[in-house]
Amino acid sequence: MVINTVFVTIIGRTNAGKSSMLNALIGEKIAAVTPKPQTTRTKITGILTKDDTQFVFIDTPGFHKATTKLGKSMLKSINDSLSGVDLVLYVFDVTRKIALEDIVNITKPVILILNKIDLIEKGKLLPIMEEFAKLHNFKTILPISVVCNDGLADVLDECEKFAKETPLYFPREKFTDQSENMLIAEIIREKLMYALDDEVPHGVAVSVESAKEIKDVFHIDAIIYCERETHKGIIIGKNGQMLKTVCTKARIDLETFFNIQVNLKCWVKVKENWRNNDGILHNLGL
Ligand SMILES: Nc1nc2c(ncn2[C@@H]2O[C@H](COP(=O)(O)OP(=O)(O)OP(=O)(O)O)[C@@H](O)[C@H]2O)c(=O)[nH]1
Ligand SMILES: [Mg+2]
Repeated sequence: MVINTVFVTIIGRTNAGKSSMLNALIGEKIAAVTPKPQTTRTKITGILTKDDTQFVFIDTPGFHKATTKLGKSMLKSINDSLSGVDLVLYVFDVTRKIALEDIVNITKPVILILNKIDLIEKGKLLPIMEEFAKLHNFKTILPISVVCNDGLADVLDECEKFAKETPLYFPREKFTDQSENMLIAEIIREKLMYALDDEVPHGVAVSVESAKEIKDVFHIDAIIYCERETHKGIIIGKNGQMLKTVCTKARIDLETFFNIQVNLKCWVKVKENWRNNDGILHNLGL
């Protein structure tokens, strides 16, 4: 079967709204979204098939200064995501100071996505667009607001222009390359990152040990890794309250996502310095 396909990578500073945009474009929550920096840790592919066009979007970790092996592997995955794609969406948070050093070397066509326009006065947009236009030869500049669902159709329209006739790469109903366990872990990690403060969220990782459906209930066992005993105490909380809240929030999302009753059990384990441990990073798919 022949179809038009476009491979699109989504890059930009941390917290610009890349994962929010991916989820909104494909209409499924596959990537964690939080107000904290460095939420996304690896490449996540989201697929949307609309009529005769298949959009393959690759969400990436945000640009940041890497200090751990995890950080370095995050930066590498941005570079890896650039090979073999037809188009790059560079997502920029319009409330931030204009800077573009991250993309000067990209030879692929780049569309600039100015996100979070709900947060600025209308009059401020045009000068920002003019300033960016001087910095790079963008194919086009699209102002959007993911939270207000404003401009997302334009993003799809512009991406479609770069689609080429190909065989069907993914079944029409497929919307991600993530395994079921990875999707579950991402939902739990999102709730943890929301709940935790300071440096703790960046030191947590989630591994789903088992997930099986028995008599219309989805039983999930997960391990939450953290880097210190003190962090373990924070994650569990007084009388286990913190962990309970996180698990309840994750369970509600999981039940919506999988449309089945969920029984979620989480254990917290300390693995010192796991962000610099190749073996653990490998096991976590990072
Ligand atoms: N006001 C507003 N907030 C937004 C918009 N889009 C995303 N956000 C918020 O911005 C924050 C970061 O969003 P993410 O989607 O996690 O950003 P990201 O670029 O994937 O971040 P990293 O994975 O850390 O690189 C979240 O709190 C979002 O809710 C928008 O259009 N308007
Ligand atoms: Mg992200």
